[in-house]
Amino acid sequence: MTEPVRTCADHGPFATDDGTCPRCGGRGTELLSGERRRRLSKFASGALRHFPGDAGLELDERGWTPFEALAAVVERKYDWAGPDRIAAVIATDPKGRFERTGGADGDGSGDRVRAAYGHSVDVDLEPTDAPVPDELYHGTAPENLASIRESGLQPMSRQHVHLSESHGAAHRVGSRHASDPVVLVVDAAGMLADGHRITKRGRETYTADRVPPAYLEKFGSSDDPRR
Ligand code: HQG
Repeated sequence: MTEPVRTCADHGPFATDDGTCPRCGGRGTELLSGERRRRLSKFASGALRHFPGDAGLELDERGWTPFEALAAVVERKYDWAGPDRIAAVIATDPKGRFERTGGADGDGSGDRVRAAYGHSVDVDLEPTDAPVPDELYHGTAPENLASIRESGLQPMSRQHVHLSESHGAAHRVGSRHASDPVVLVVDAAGMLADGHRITKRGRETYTADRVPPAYLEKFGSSDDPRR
């Protein structure tokens, strides 16, 4: 379930399980229902990751586009969405799917926006120096296992392979593909030691060009029925 976005008069937009502002505990007022938040986020992600041209956006080589341009495109699709709601969806995204330039006092209200990860269009996101945990996870459908065992994790239709910080997050990713997802454990430390690059993107996602099968540690463990 997607929580609604609410807004606090003193502390701005928030989306919490219990519907209270994380800073003052007030309830504020509802800005967007959970369902509208989900739709807006999905469309904005799609436009920034997969179909900027069709949506009427131009991305620079780092994936940035003017916030105003995105807002216009989203508002054209959803007449209930205005810049404030779009800004709130961006600011409260639980996975950090969107990045927005700093703004005057570094409050994330700047004039450009991009998707933090997930692109199929050709963009070149600069490296980050965020630390990479020794182990990462990837959730997938059981029917992909034979092919992954053969050729490792490949980016498929995206630019990168996407890995998760926790087993739970990977399970959620895998659930998008199958009702009985499999979670693979990735030897991130081994990859880095061997010169493969892994980069943190957003709050809980890491990307790599690919993951060769040798780094997929739990391949064939007892929870893999295809062993
Ligand atoms: C599979 C979401 C066969 C791979 C998530 C996956 C993520 C192979 C599917 C982000 C394979 C690609 C990306 C191989 C990989 N043979 N299948 N050799 N290599 N695959 O949707 O990782 O919520 O492009 O296992 O959280 O599921 O949208 O990638 O099942 O971070 O922000 O090919 O999207 O983020 O599927 O998801 P996807 P993904 P958001």
